[in-house]
Amino acid sequence: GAARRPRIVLVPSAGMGHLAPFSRLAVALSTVHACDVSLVVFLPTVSSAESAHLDSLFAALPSMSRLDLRLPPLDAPEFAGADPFYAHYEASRRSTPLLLPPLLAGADALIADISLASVAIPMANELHLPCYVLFTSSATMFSLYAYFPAHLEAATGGGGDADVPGVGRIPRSSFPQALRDPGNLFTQQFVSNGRSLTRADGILVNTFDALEPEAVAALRRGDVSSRPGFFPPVFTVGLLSPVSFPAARARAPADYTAWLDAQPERSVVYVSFGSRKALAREQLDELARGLEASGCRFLWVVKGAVVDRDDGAGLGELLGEGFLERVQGRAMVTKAWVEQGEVLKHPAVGMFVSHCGWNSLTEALASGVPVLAWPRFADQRVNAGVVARGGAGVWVERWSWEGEEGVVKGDEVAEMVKSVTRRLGRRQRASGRMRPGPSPAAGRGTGA
Ligand code: BUP
Repeated sequence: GAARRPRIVLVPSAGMGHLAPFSRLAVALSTVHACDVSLVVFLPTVSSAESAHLDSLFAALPSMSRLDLRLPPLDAPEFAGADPFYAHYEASRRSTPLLLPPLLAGADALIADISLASVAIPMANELHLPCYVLFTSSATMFSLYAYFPAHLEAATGGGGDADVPGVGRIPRSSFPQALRDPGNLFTQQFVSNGRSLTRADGILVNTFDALEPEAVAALRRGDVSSRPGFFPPVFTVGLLSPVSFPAARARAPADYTAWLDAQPERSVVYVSFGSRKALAREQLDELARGLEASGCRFLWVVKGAVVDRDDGAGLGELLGEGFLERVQGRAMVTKAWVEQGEVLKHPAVGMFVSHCGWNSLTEALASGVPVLAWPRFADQRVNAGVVARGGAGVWVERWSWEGEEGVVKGDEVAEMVKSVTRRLGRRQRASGRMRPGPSPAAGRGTGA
């Protein structure tokens, strides 16, 4: 009979930035590599975007099995006021060694999210189950992750910039902010996950070698290892292709698609800062002012609250009196979830003002849309450095952390949007002379 399909169990953690690459990998493994895939779902999810995505994914991939794992409520005092995503990671980490093994019967390999590494790897080692880690951000960020325990040991007086062997200096100002506080829950997870990596069977990173050549080479040589002379094999599996869900598209507000269809080629600036954290009120006002003053067409996905579930405020209220009327016709502003992978592929989109979540950047790269990088927290500054060095975007480094260096003024936003658009226009004319035919697909390189 036919050979048995390898059974792979995928264990993502909270947030669309983690779930999206896991679903992309799930689709690739089951449709291209003939694996029998199971996906673990830690319930409840933090955001409604995740639950909607999961429903669409399982509907689109009926052969994939769903392994639900209900987390105990996060009501311990230590979770009070914690970032809901970090709290969810911690709850998943605590439940994994107890609740996951019974679901693993018959599995041939486990692929766990980085945020679960230090619990999933020893658990799998004990079960003699090969364990891989999927890192959902850049290889450069992964090098910092793997090297960080050694950095802390080497650093005196609270630690400064990290000199990551083989990769170079990553300034402390680019670290996820939480890492400045060694007592922070996120820092503790980060360090113990980093230390555990040498016991994994392999690391998968959603990047490609030419995008981050130094970091990938350093990882492959094991330069960053906390156990000298040994580091598991590193596989660059990117760029993972976005999964598109026709059913979800049918449910989504169609107006932005229709609006994009009506705009000239490459004329629209797409603006999104992700779904995890809203902009501060003042910054939101300045951004609105800047987009208006730029005179550009734009599609802006606005998030009003920390997590989408408790998002109450209306758009008009959020953006101030008369804004929507003033930009009517040349702009589309929405609080709804958009199918970003498809937005970026749309021929009308010419630039992306992005918070530099890694998935967002990979989607921009895959569509050849240049990025105006505006990183805010977590891994975003490190990722912004990757796109800027790779020539796929512009990063205004002084547009720094909110609250620390103040708000970026609307005039500055307008100037930068216009200048990147002008530069882009030159590049387009140049490539227009060099490339045959006006096909939008041919006109859009990978940007790398
Ligand atoms: Br918002 C939004 N539609 O409206 P990152 C996001 N996304 O498809 P990070 C949509 O969510 P977060 C929307 O395309 C990407 O695949 C986007 O992952 C998609 O960001 C994913 O870019 C977000 O890695 O989290 O920082 O992990 O964007 O949720 O804040």
